[in-house]
Amino acid sequence: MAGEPQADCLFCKIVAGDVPATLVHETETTVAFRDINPQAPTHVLVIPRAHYADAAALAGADPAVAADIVRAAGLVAEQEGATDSGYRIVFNTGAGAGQTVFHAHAHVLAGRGLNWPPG
Ligand code: D5M
Repeated sequence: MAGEPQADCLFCKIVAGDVPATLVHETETTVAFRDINPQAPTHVLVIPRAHYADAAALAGADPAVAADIVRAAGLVAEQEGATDSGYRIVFNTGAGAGQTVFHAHAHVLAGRGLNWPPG
């Protein structure tokens, strides 16, 4: 069923506490933790507790939780001291765009110059 935990999903395992992660923020609907392969001094992933394959699927099924992700990303950026310097929220969507984990997640990147366009 949509949103239900998937046994083979790494991020569902992090939500369940079955795989360790460095949590930096939690709400009723979201979990944020440090990326294992950071691409910037601040690199945090914000994910919904519920399982959806990508951000668009999440927004289609539960737009309030999609908004929670963006709100949590902003709070993480604030917590990391990145509000004034700026930060980037990235949703890689589809393997062709670099998505490797098919549980919706926002990357929050900050703490270095962020070029445009991204690679
Ligand atoms: O982003 C998936 C991201 O997930 C990628 O930047 C690495 C990160 N990752 C993978 N395994 C872990 C664990 N165990 N903890 C923390 N971060 C992890 P994508 O947009 O799908 O490429």
